[in-house]
Amino acid sequence: MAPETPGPGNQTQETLSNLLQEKRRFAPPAELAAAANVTAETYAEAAEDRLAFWERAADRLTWAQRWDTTLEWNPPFAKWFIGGKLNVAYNCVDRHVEAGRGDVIAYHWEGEPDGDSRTLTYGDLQREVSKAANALIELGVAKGDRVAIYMPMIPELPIAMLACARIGAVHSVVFGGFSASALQNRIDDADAKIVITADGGYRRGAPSALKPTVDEAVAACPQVEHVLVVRRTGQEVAQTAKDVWWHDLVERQSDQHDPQPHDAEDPLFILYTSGTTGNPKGILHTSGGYLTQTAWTHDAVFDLKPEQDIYWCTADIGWVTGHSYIVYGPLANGATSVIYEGTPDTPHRGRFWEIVQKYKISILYTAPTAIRTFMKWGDDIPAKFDLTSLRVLGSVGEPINPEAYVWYREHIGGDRCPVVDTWWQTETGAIMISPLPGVTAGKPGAAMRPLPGIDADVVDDQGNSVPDGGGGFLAIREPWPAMLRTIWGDDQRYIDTYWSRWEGIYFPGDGAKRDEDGDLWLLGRVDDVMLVSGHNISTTEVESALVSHPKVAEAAVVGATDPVTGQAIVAFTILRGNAEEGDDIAAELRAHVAKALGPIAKPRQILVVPELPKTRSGKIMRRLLRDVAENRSLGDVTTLTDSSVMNLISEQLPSAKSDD
Ligand code: 6R9
Repeated sequence: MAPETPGPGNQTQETLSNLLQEKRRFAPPAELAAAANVTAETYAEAAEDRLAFWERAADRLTWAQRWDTTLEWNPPFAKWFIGGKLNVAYNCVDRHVEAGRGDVIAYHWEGEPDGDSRTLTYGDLQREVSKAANALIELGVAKGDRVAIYMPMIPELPIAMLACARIGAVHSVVFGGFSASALQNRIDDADAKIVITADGGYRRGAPSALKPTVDEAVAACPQVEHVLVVRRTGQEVAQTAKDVWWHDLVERQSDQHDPQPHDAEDPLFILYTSGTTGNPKGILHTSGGYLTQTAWTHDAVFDLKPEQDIYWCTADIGWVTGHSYIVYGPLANGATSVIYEGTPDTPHRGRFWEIVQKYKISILYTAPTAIRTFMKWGDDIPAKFDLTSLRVLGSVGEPINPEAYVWYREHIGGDRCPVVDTWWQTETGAIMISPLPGVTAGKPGAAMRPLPGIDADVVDDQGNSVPDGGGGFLAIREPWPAMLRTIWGDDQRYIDTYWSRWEGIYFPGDGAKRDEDGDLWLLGRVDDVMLVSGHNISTTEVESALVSHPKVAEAAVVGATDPVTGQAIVAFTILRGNAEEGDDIAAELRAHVAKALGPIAKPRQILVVPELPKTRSGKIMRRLLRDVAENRSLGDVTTLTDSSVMNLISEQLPSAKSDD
């Protein structure tokens, strides 16, 4: 629709403008479609009987005792598979060994230093997880106790998580880049009695210490009884009375441990998410429903063939993507995965592609921030590697700009691999909205449809569905198995944050639109929406228009107070490696956006910057850019190379080791 016309359906006030038009379509490859794990019928089957669909998904797991009630829904509190008993670690490990797949590789681990690698079969994993479970028991950890885990990307991290799951302890993994005070807050909030960590890990070519941060945090946490320390880098570490070396304690344990069944609704883990403001929220996930949905979605969305595929999710296990799609989903499915310890530019900018080539990765799951970085570094880098093993590509974490999607498809996927743009959150536990690679004709930038069994909608501020072609808020109308059960220790905050906007409907906090074909596009956090001359404009659409210019690799836009239009659009852009910064780049980009989206979306200012401020999981922090855009009187065209604006931004950024 034209930007100046009111929203469709005779609404006087549109909730969110729908500006971007995208005509490209990519049909599923015929061969993949013919053998796909999930076909189009599944949508209809799930729509007919949603609970029966999820029961079939749960039957993929091995239950010690089958459930008697599929769902108990006392809004907003859900319980799934009540009466069912299972052991999550048994499902992820032992049952594959029992099925004769003990020699199948669960993880190829690739350290950052060259040549540093390890493989763990399902049999190895069973022995290692059993030893770690026995070690935790020796340390006095019992079912229901909380265990904080603060580790680099080494095999002992999933082993520690699975050891907790095995004995019914609740893990709380804290990303290894967080500060001592952030770690301390999270240890305190969950009242963890054990911390598992390492001396350090390798980052950007050097050992990076973790233990001193743990020591500082634990000094202020008297409830912590022991700190279990893996030796990874061999760097000097100060010893405290609470420390126990992993290689002393775990190595001498029996490699036999009999996994006991736990209730489907027993807690599995807490994962803290900071959101936009305030104290981090301890998102609580439980066992049966979580494992059901992570396993089903991992099989369906990536079309996983455990006997053939080599799967690599590049996220850190410290984020939910790593929990669900490096640890629980892939292991429940008996997949062979790669875990990489380090960064994409160490020792060189082709590292990811070298790993794809080395392990013959067939399924790659990464984030738009990484894809845009690779675009910036240049097409010639991936072109040097053999990427022909790839067959499915995934994206998660932020909206993927259509141009980044097309670049990913062409330069990484050789124009043959479908791209699945997967929308979900820490709170949803598992993928909710995504194409299916053997079914969906994908549109670049669109997450397309809710997965079978998921009832997601785009609504206005009254909670009414918007018609096709309309924009508004993403909403989820029915409970789903992997949903968060509450915020740890704070039911009221759970209700207020997610369930108070509309009666009985989950509010994820994201803007979205449904296009004329009924397909969904995610438009970023509603807190970031800009109000320009009475139009609500999403940052995502303007950013995507900028990234569609051949000179732009990455863009972040914010609304800055403007005397005429209320808010005006200010854009921060990173140019592609091969782009020359002509004098008129700002004018060129402004004209380009106006042409793509209409004059209403034309940025007032364009700044060229070398970097953008990001959260530790790689999401753009627009809030900081808004501060910059509002507090400084910047000229209309400010082209920065080694930038004072970004220095200014970094001064305002929380220091590298502060809370997220
Ligand atoms: C899995 C994860 C959740 C927020 C979410 C949304 C954004 C994630 C997205 C996406 C558009 C996608 N997000 N995937 N936006 N398209 N495919 O990232 O969890 O760290 O909790 O972040 O990330 O804004 O609400 P989490």
